[in-house]
Amino acid sequence: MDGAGMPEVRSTCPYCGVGCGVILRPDGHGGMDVRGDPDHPANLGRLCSKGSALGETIGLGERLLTPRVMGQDSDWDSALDLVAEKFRRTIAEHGPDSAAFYVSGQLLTEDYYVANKLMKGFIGSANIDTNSRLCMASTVAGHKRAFGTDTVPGTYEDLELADLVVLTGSNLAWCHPVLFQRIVAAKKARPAMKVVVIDPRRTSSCDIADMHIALKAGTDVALFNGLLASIYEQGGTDAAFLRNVEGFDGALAAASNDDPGVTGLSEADLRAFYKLWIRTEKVVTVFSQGVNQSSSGTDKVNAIINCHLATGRIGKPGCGPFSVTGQPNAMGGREVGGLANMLACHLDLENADHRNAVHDFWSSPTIADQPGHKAVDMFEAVHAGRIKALWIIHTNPAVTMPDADRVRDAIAGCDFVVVSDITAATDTARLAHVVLPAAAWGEKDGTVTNSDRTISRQRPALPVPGMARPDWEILAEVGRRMGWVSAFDYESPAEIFREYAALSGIAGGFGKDFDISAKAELSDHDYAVMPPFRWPASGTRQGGRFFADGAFFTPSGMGRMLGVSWRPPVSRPDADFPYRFNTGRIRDQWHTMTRTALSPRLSAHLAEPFLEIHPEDAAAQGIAEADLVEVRSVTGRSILRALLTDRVQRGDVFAPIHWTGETAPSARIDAVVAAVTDPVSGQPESKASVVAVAPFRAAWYGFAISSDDMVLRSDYWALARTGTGWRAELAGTETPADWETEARRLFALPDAEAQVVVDTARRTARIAFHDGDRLLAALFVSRQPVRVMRSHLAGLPGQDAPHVLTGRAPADQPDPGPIVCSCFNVGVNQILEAIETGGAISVDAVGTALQAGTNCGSCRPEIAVLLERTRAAEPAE
Ligand SMILES: Nc1nc2c(c(=O)[nH]1)N[C@H]1C(S)=C(S)[C@@H](COP(=O)(O)OP(=O)(O)OC[C@H]3O[C@@H](n4cnc5c(=O)[nH]c(N)nc54)[C@H](O)[C@@H]3O)O[C@H]1N2
Ligand SMILES: Nc1nc2c(c(=O)[nH]1)N[C@H]1C(S)=C(S)[C@@H](COP(=O)(O)OP(=O)(O)OC[C@H]3O[C@@H](n4cnc5c(=O)[nH]c(N)nc54)[C@H](O)[C@@H]3O)O[C@H]1N2
Ligand code: SF4
Ligand SMILES: [Mo]
Repeated sequence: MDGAGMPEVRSTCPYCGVGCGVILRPDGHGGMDVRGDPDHPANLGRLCSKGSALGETIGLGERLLTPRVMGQDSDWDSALDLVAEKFRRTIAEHGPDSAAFYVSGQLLTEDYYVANKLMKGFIGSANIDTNSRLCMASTVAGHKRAFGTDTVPGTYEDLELADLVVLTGSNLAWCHPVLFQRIVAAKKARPAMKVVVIDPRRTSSCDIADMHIALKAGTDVALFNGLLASIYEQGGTDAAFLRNVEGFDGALAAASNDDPGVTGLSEADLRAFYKLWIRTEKVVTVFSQGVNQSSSGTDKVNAIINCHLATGRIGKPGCGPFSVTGQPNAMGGREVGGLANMLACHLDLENADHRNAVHDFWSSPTIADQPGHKAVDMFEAVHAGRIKALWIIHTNPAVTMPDADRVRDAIAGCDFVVVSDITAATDTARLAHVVLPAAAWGEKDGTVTNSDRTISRQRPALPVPGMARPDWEILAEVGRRMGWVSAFDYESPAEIFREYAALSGIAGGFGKDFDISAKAELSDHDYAVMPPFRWPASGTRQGGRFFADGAFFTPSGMGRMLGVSWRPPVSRPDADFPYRFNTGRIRDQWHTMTRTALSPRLSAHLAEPFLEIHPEDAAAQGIAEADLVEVRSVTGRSILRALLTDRVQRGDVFAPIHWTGETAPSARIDAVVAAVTDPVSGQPESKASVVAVAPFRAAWYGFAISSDDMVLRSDYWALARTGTGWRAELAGTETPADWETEARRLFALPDAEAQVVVDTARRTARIAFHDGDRLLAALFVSRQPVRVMRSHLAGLPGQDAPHVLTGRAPADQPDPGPIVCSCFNVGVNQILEAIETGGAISVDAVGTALQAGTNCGSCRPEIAVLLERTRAAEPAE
């Protein structure tokens, strides 16, 4: 209890698949304090910048609080009747496969279970797929090929127990920051522990790397095949373990035929990596989207697993291949059968015995017997008009699907589209006929499974606002209104969880590993207080690791090595599209930013979409630092800010995925990404499209700050929230005739008192609007990218700011520079000052001086880079 008498609630962070436990303390006025749960096994009290800022993202300003039908507020009965009626009529007229659900690895398990049951058992189609297709599908397929089941063998402790952690296609420092911090701490305690990063790009994760393997994009299969061949040559195989593994000869033959030279790495680098891997018994190979999101994603996964099977380094403390999941419940979705080619509880859609068992268990009128459309094909079927009723839940495909403009057109052209979201202000919701208000994190109740099979509770700490309802309840309502009253007669998530746990017992009876039937009889109270536990949880087996005993879930019971051969990414660079387009994440934003962008702190880290490009490539294209550039592919275009850096290789460019029609409409980068998929998993190749890059011919650049909303219409704009309002980057190809008129329109301030400085010769303009002494808004325009102190200016709206038009901080208030530490709002300039004049020589010393990096630790790699940079700049003595 706190002073105000509000009880504390233990819950789970809604962002990444680390699945950190949080303790929530509501303040009784809609806000709450969030801290790491010291008793949760995933994080032991730690949180990253996003978890720490959760309290700033729960406001109701952007929330959808009523159902909306055709753009008008409605009520639940009308909206739900309409949804049920439209789905029923579509199915009656065009068959079950004319309906589809596109759902999300961020749904709670209970939500997911109901969606899957409704589609596969009652509507009778398997047209339910999920954004996990864009995320984990290659791992699912790779696990099933190797283990006969989609199971992560190890646990988080293995990352600490390992003597070598290999991060491949994973920027753990930014994407799973608490796991990264656990590795950092383990390495500090045991300096002999080694970390290798395999990534074409030098990322923040390289900060702790003993070796950075900057391979050419898409060559992981050749790299790991080379490793397998070396393991064999150097006698590193585990003969005893291999007695329980089939396919060794084929895998070795394929591996030996591959040329690791295609990785672009030197012989010496390859040898050093292979030697380290082979000589270190306790190796964990962590992999994520640099592996999965590839047209050879499944083969990459198996090439990695092959090396672990050959050496028996699996399921033992400190050993194993380790797929880290992206979304908070990507694992739960896989367990529940959320993908179009799965049933439920690891049961197989294509196995008649499994189908019959589920059919009986659900007492359903039917059961889907053919796999449904995988995400990319699903939106193609929508585009072609074969899918006529589509329900999109907890995901934003108009932004995040490859060939996103085509997906947007497909949704816009669909006969009937329902979107369940917490806000109507998304690119996808704007296209829907019906938008349903979902209860959000902090209000919802259910379970999620993290990357190491730990199932934790999300618990509500806040009342559900307005008319919002939890996703499971909305789905169950529609199920009942479609006529299946008793099957969807749920009253609570506990009831759904019990049913699901009971079904997993049937799966266990078929010999499946996903069995949590020990939880099938939980009382409501037991469910309410259920502590985190790792599956399986059956009468015979609790938690633990898998496969060290050589028992697998393939038909033969043996592990399987696969013969896989390297193939290049499908799109090849050529004269028209010479650059390889890599995409990914930044530290402080979550996907399409509907929640993280509500936090000014998180928005301060990187406030604008950008393109990392090598300085020599930039020079060749006539691109200078901070210019806007146009990135073009066969499918679409984006405008992004150039960030010149040798973090990317020549020929590669990188852009973050987060900006949308709401935040930077010309920077939706999936418009540029081709819809190429892995033939086994159907996962899109989101990291290897080919593009042309050229300067964007801006006639003017602008930077704007405002305490109120802006009316943004220029060719380029990117908007971010600040502590005092908004900031925006702007640019256009045509210069307005009169900047004051333009600024009044931009800020919707027709009558405010203006301060105007225009230099027609230099084509600059600076305009500020005041209400008395209080600054309302200001616009800075220049022929070149605007050079002003952005972090300083962002804090001025609402203040008495007489010198705003200088664009600079007064001498007694130095500009903090771009924010590095979002917990304590510490900028680059402050950190450099502490290093250069304050004599701070370590990350800890910077922390002592400024607090930076002392809370969540997410910025410690960036502080280390600043230290490194200043060290490198020092003259040699
Ligand atoms: N801050 C933040 N954290 C997140 C998320 C977020 O939105 N924001 N999203 C969550 C989700 S859903 C996911 S799936 C995870 C993703 O987590 P990660 O997979 O770690 O993140 P990405 O940035 O997508 O990609 C990782 C790296 O793959 C590299 N890469 C590209 N091509 C190749 C290649 O051919 N081979 C190799 N070896 N590497 C390559 C990229 O350069 C990039 O650095 O993050 C989760 N965590
Ligand atoms: N080029 C490129 N594209 C990518 C990727 C990449 O690396 N490169 N990564 C891919 C990956 S790994 C992923 S996981 C996807 C992620 O892509 P998406 O899933 O499309 O992105 P999100 O922003 O997470 O969308 C979640 C939506 O759910 C809403 N929401 C939040 N809480 C709730 C709730 O409780 N209930 C409901 N009903 N809605 C809610 C949010 O407001 C938001 O609109 O992007 C994929 N796309
Ligand atoms: S690492 Fe950060 S984003 Fe991921 S679950 Fe933990 S606090 Fe949340
Ligand atoms: Mo993901």
